[in-house]
Amino acid sequence: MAEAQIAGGIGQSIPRKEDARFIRGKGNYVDDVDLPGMLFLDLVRSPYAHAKITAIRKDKALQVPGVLAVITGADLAAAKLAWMPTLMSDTQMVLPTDTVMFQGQEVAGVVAVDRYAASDGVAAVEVDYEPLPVVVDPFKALEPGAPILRPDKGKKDNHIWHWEVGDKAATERALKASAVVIKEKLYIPRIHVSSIETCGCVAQVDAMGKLTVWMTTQAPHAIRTVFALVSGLPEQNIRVISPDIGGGFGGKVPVYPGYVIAVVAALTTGKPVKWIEDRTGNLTADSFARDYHIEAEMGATKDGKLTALRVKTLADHGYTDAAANPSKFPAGLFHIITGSYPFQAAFVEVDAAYTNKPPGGIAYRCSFRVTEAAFAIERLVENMAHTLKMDPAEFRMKNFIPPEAFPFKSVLGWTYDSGNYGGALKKAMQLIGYDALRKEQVEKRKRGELMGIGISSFTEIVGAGPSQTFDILGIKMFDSAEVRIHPTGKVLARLGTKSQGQGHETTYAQILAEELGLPSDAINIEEGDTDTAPYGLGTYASRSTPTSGAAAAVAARRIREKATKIAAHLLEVAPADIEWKDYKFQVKGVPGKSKTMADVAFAAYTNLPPGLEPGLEATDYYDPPNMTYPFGSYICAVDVDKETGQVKVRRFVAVDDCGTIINPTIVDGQISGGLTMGFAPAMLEEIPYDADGNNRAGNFLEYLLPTAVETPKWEMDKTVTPSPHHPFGAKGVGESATVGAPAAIVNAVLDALAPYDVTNIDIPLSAHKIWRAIHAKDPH
Ligand code: MCN
Ligand code: CUN
Repeated sequence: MAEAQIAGGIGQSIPRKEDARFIRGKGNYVDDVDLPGMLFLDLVRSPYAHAKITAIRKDKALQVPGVLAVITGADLAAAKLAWMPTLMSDTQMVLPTDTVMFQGQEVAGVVAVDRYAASDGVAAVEVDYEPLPVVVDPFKALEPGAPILRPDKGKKDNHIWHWEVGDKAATERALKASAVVIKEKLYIPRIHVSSIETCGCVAQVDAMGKLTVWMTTQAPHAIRTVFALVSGLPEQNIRVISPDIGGGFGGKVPVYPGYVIAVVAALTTGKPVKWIEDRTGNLTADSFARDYHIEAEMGATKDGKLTALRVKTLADHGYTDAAANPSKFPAGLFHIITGSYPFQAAFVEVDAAYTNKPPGGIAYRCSFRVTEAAFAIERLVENMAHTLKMDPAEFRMKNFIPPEAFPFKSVLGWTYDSGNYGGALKKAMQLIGYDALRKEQVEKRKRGELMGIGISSFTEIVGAGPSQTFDILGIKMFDSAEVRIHPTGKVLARLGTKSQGQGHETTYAQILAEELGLPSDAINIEEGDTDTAPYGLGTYASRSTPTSGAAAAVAARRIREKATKIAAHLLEVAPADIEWKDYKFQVKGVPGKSKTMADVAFAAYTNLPPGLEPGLEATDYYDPPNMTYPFGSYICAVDVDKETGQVKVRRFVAVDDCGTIINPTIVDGQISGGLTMGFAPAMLEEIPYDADGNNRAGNFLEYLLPTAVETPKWEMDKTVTPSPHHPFGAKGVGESATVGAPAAIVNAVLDALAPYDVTNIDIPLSAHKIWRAIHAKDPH
């Protein structure tokens, strides 16, 4: 594997001897928090998707042994806490005061001495509902005469917002002038992340009135600020601790009602209160991902040059716009949809609608709608190649933004930092043996066998800020690192992000080891405690490496500056005579005369040059100058069984480029997990609703996660194109594979079905849908 030089850094590849080191979390999860006198909160949930609540009777529940309180929307309304803001400045119920908006919605909270009593209490709460007409289809939601779902917002329809970008007229002209125009409708259904650990929290108020909340959150600081703003509690009296987290994947960015009710219960009972969500609550009531109805048109010249792209999308946002997007971008970074290609013109519009479903627009391992964009562009590019009867690999090679064009400004306004798309695709083609596979396919087709090859050459966009453009609820997106070297050369580093399994304890220590010349096992990494960590926006959108990873390097370099002065003092030369070489402070030209960082650290507390302040530490709040644009080329080969419609992924090759790699093993772990989370929605996962708004996948019998049995074997490789603006050239990688994989798989299946002229089958590609597509044309 290639290892890049650190751009502008110290001229060493990052994976030094440290690659073997892995730090496990302490096994310290929210459910492990056990406090004296702790109570348990469980939630009553609505069986109806839309209904008036005419009565909630608490008395029977309060007679259940161990039950202490039943909290309803009316109780919260008295404290002005029945509603809370969403991340997109919409409003969401904590508990309803009169109407429920989706099946599974929280209706009341039951607080009891343990979780069994709480559960019995939930069963004993009596709620009277009067069902209301249900709206599940966002297209119908926008029709005149549809029931108005959010009259509380003073709205006369169910339309939330319209957002557009690009030059409409120029795109119209360019499409008209194009020799070939294709059009496709793609539906990307609702899905939900399935972290091993569901959401949960423990809320405690101490004798001094300080609120501590241990919670499964990907963004502890932002949550603390929102808690302070919503509750009116002083921010210094709120401590959010995000301990070990068993997977986040975007689902643990929002604030859910359970957290808030637990805090209210702790404030009112004076006892610590724990809430742990069950799996059905997680699958039916947490915010969901995707649910994009995309209509895309793409133009090309006769000889196969892409010209223009026009995209119209309807987004189902459920009953409240709870999307985790920067506030300037209600459809996230969907306008990365021009992908790896230099279109002359593009126009993208998105409309969002309310329906009787849980809050939508939360991510599933995707930075702000990038998966939807990558899927659409790579599906259409493939269809265009087929339409033009060109080989899809050759077609992409002909159209890629060339390496010398970077930094490249896309027609929709993004400035891609670096890329070599042809390099990645070429490597993937070699790895999979592309030409041989195509030959085999020709042979198989002659015999009537269905074999397909699909490509996805995606471009990602990760690492928000720049804080000028990116904010969450007005809080600017930057991130931080605070690095402190103790006298004996040991390090405590605290960062504003929060690992949920990405291995930050390992990789941040490697960055600091590299920059400070200290062994990584001398470096402790801490995240997730708002009382100790510097302010940061948290971990999602693959932003940790581009932001806090950069901050760690910058802080370490700042330490090196001060350390140079101390080393000069120890070596009795001028600071200008010192150079940082081979992880040491050396007198220039005299390799024998040097001091290590550990020598300097001791002197920083014991033997300082006059005039220098004691200590050796630095903090950096890093506001990135640009996003990073990781990319990759994936090639998938499938065999489809004509008789059953079953798909077998025979090979899947993933060549990724995330710039400088900190830890190859962690990156491969991220990519193989990400690929599985790309395979899942392509083939299996979907949360459908019936006409009455019943959630048809509220448990793992119906919501089909791929197990080791279904998951293909991933073949991974890398190219390395460093980011020119990141301190050591790294780009984020955590979501790349989930973004890139689905189109490769679907393209492969449709390529297998080419004899039947099928241009699209909506995901997930069940055997039944494929069988139907085959047999529509071939009735036996
Ligand atoms: N890394 C590296 N070299 C690079 C880039 C990254 O070695 N050039 C390492 C990083 O140092 C880090 C890991 O790879 O240890 C992921 O880094 P990065 O791409 O910066 O992403 P984040 O740390 O910000 O993680 C977020 C990303 C997201 S948004 C989702 S969703 C997701 C994902 O990470 N959720 C995960 N991967 C996950 N992995 C686990 N186990 N659990 C989740 O919840
Ligand atoms: Cu987009 S899912 Mo991740 O950003 O936590």
